[in-house]
Amino acid sequence: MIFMASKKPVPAPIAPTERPRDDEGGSLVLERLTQKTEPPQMYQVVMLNDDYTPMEFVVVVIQEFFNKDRDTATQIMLKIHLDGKAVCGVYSRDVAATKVDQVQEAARQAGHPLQCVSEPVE
Ligand code: TYC
Repeated sequence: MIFMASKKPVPAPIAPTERPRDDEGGSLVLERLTQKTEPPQMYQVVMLNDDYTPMEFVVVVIQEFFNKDRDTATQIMLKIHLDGKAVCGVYSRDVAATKVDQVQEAARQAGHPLQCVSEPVE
């Protein structure tokens, strides 16, 4: 026996965007919520100038902890020296905090007053 389709195909439902609501007939209409996820807040690690830390030490620190090549690290160091500060990298909050700790520990061990801070990116 051959069965023939007796109805036209129904188009697929469009994804709902509103909250579930009471349809006033005593039953609850459940609808899927469209989820919106914000991107995570990012943090920039800003290195600060001082009058005592040797330029070469700063270049090596930027190369080592911020994964920059020597030319880029030198440019960043000179920007700090001339402008008072510069961004060395942008990371998640935990990674940025770790970078600050690593730089400050390296500076402390070497006896230099080099400082850097982490701040949220606008
Ligand atoms: N101003 C320092 C000097 O003249 C060099 C320096 C650069 C120090 C960058 C800190 O984050 C810094 N020796």
